[in-house]
Amino acid sequence: MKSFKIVPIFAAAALLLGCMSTGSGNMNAAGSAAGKVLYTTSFESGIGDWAPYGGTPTVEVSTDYAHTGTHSLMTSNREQTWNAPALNILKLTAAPGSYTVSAWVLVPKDSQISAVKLTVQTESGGNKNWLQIANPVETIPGQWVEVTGTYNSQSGQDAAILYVEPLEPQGTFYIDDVTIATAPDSGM
Ligand SMILES: [Ca+2]
Repeated sequence: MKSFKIVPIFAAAALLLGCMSTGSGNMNAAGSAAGKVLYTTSFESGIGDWAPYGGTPTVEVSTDYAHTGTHSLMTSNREQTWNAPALNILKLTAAPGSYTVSAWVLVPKDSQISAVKLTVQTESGGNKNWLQIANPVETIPGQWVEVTGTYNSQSGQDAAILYVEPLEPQGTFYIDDVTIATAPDSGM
């Protein structure tokens, strides 16, 4: 009889492990992102809600390069560092707390771009703020590099726009596999 009693315990353990692995199932795909994944895109089915930020850079899906799949998001015709691909994350990050953001970035071999960071432009009571949420990561021409950061969302924001910002004002670049998740220790 003893052996039969073990079965439900194993079943419960397997179920628990199943739940745990489901909860963190996107961890590997998202690189260092952890916690509950709220948003992820590989641009395989289009541009989604991404749009140009600051001025009029061209932001469009491309098959020139891909980190995964066959598509990425290309930004060209830049004249300022903040001419960038942007995503409105106001609703995603409405609950105050810490969010982990990860994006993969590639610059072509002839690129002027030496490094890339992540910025979130917020607005509250008519005051805009530009928060650097990731330290600049050096690019490697022709290779994908991961840029990760943490956005600490405050309550009462009227805007929260995430963008991937090169240090140089000119140069075409590509992004792929962008993930936004609750930070591991955020308790969300
Ligand atoms: Ca892709």
